[in-house]
Amino acid sequence: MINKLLIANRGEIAVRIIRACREMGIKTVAVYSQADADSLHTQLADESICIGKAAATDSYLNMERILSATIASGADAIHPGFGFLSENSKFVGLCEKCNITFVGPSSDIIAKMGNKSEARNTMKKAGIPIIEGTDEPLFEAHLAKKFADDIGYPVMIKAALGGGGKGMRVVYNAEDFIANFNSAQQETIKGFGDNSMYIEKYIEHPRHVEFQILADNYGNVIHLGERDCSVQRRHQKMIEESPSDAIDEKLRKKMGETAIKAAKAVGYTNAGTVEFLLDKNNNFYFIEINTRIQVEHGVTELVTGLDLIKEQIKIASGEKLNYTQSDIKLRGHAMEVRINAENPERNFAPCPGTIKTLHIPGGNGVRIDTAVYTGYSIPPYYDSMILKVMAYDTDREQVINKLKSVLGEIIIEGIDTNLDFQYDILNNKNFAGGKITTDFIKDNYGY
Ligand code: MV4
Repeated sequence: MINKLLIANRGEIAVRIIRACREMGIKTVAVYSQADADSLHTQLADESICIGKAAATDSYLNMERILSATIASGADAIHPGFGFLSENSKFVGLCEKCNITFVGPSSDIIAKMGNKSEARNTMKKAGIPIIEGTDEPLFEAHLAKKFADDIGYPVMIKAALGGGGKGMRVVYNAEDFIANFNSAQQETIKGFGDNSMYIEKYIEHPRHVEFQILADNYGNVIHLGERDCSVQRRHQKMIEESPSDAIDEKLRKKMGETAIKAAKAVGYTNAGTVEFLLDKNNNFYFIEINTRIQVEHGVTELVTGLDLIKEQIKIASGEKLNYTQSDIKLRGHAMEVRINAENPERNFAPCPGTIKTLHIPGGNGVRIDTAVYTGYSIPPYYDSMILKVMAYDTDREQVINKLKSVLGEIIIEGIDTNLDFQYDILNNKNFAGGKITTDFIKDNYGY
């Protein structure tokens, strides 16, 4: 078992991991930037090490500093959380060389899944449904256009190393292709230092449905059902829920088995998320595997009763999964609302500052994950998410009612947040009616 674990992250996810370790009897080491000396994760860990200046490149993205802190503190493992170095295969390779247990898959698997074009190919060979598109990466606009003309418009141009919508373009007709390819490729070079692109047929008004999987080091893979993350604004998820009301037991079984097959095809280990697009006829297509614990993992914890961070740590320690697929029962309905320090009236500009007053509700079936407190100053250097408000109840309607009650009770003074906007979505008739696709925010609010 892991004796001492270093958390290479900050904010609520660092706190979440520290708490899991405390419950498991594992000692914790926090790393923090100069901007995070007063942050909760710095205070809650058994030991804390300052690793540099505020900018993430000088601290939470600095591999050498984090590895030095690990070795200096005698930690035998690193949990990366999400973002930062969590899906950096080079960093994970260095951990492997230094004999540090990385809580996640191997560097090889992370590299393989990080290249979405390669992942697509691997999955196609394994018989996993993918969207019609190109098998090989494309580098040249003119050659790419031949493929697009062949497949037929609309098409989506994507970056092989892409993510978060960067380097992505929808093209509706042949005339617009070249210009869009070139601008997507420029963005890709700037964002990822790489120029490999690929093309897929564009799926209109899809739902984003992802399956949580757990895989141990002995070939056992199970799925923990799905999360519907369709409600997003510009590739930033806003509300996530489990189960998806677009999926019945039969489809869940089919998609879940496909997710397991995808994981087995690459020898996946630890926790992972298999992302699918679901079209209006309930056809589903693999888009990628996320190799990290995700922001929205809590909704899966609420409907399964499992602790995903503990499961990750146990798997990384070499433990076998001590349950099988038939032991997994999805109970009730869970939903998460992300509260960000941002101003919806100013194009969602981040709104760092000091929290003057804070009231965080509780109650039956309510879970709030946060690292902010009264008097805390939110630094401007990192992600603006400050609160994950989760609720659990018997069905979707009850959960929405509960979340409206909880959001209505929250008080955050001193900074702007998207709290009112999120409340409005929970009140939206289309949202309540389950009419949610990845275009929900655009179609209903114009953002
Ligand atoms: C697509 C798509 C439609 N057609 N691919 C966006 C990020 C990346 N993970 C994949 N994405 C999409 N790929 C084809 N062929 C629509 C999206 C998409 C999307 C996907 C999931 C969640 C939110 C999204 C918002 C806009 C577009």
